[in-house]
Amino acid sequence: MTAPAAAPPLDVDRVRQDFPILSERVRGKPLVYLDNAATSQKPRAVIDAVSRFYATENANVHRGVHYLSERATVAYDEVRARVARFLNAPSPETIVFTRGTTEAINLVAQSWARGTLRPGDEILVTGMEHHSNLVPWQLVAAQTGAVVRAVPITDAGELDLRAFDGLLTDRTRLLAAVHVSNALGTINPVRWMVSRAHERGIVTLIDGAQSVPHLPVDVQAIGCDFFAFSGHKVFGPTGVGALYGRAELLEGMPPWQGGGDMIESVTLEHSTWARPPARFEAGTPMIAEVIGLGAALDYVETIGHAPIGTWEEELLAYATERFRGLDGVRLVGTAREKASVLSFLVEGVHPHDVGAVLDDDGIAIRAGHHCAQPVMRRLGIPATARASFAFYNTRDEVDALVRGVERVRRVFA
Ligand code: 7TS
Repeated sequence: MTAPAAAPPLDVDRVRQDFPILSERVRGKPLVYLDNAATSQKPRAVIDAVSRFYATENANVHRGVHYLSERATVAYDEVRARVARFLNAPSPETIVFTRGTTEAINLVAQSWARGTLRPGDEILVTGMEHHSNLVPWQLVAAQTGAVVRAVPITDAGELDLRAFDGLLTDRTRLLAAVHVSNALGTINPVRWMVSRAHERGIVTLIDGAQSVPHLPVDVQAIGCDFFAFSGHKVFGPTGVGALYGRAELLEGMPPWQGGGDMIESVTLEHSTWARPPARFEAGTPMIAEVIGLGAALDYVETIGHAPIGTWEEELLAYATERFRGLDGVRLVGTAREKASVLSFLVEGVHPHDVGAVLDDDGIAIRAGHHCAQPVMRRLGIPATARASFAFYNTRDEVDALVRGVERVRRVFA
């Protein structure tokens, strides 16, 4: 076998030109944007697609017989096929548009789990979930009498896979696991986990909010039943995301919201439902945002997953090495497989103060529990400072971050 050809290197300076906001100055300094796990910046292609839609195509979808409505409907449905290709889903009908990852997971909780789970059934999550992949399961557990259990994590921030095996029991009905942790950056072995769960007939959901922006995702290779992600973290607009669901499961699920566009027929007494995905898209959808999402996925694929992955790995390795050399700084989350997240603590300084000093330098990071309080509790810390990278970040920006952290040490000495 011949080795795969090396990916052409990413021209970071050139791709930065595609993102207008990256040339902004904040507090008189060049913006150093390292909060990509919270939301990523938007390339001109996405901004233009949204504004072009409003300027030339705007109409409601799946309703009008007029020219614009037909055009908007075609554009909207094309993005469904676009998302399916991006995730290697088997068909556009397996893609439901949602407001984002959170709504996608709540959809599965309320439509699939609520009618399926019985008292004593178990939902298995991990100890590193974002609250979005934990609280919806707690809500549905309270509604059904099911129980939420969690795979423990190690001090390095990896899943304890031996414990995982032991937690898959005859009572487990659902595995809901995060692909890449937003607080630690850990990449979980989801393909293996899904196959272990499927051996026992357990339904699986993967939270891909933090994987889709960094890794190529193939839902058929992962083998999961559901996969959720948010557009705004993958360089698209806010207010849009998608749920992939295996066709047989979606077909059997009831609607979770009622309204326009999700019905087959309605009388005053009774309604019947449209087939998926329309069944799960009640009301006027986020049309312009969907169009923007399509432009974002096109953009990512034009840059290419391979050069993105190579550059981001290099950047994370560089940042990790520089941080290891800093006195009084501790990295939180040192898994062997990581993507684009550097969580850290500065001795004697609250992460919020770290964030505030860096902000004075024009450096945007996030400080807090990152909506992953169980991770913080497990590691015995209240919060972390977190730098999270995208492919448009540079070594110079890492150097600026390091200088900023050195200044934090001096300010609080
Ligand atoms: N799952 C993970 C792993 C996430 O990181 C996030 C958001 C969500 C779900 C929820 O996504 P939403 O688009 O529906 O809100 N994570 C973060 C973060 O790390 N900082 O701000 C939001």
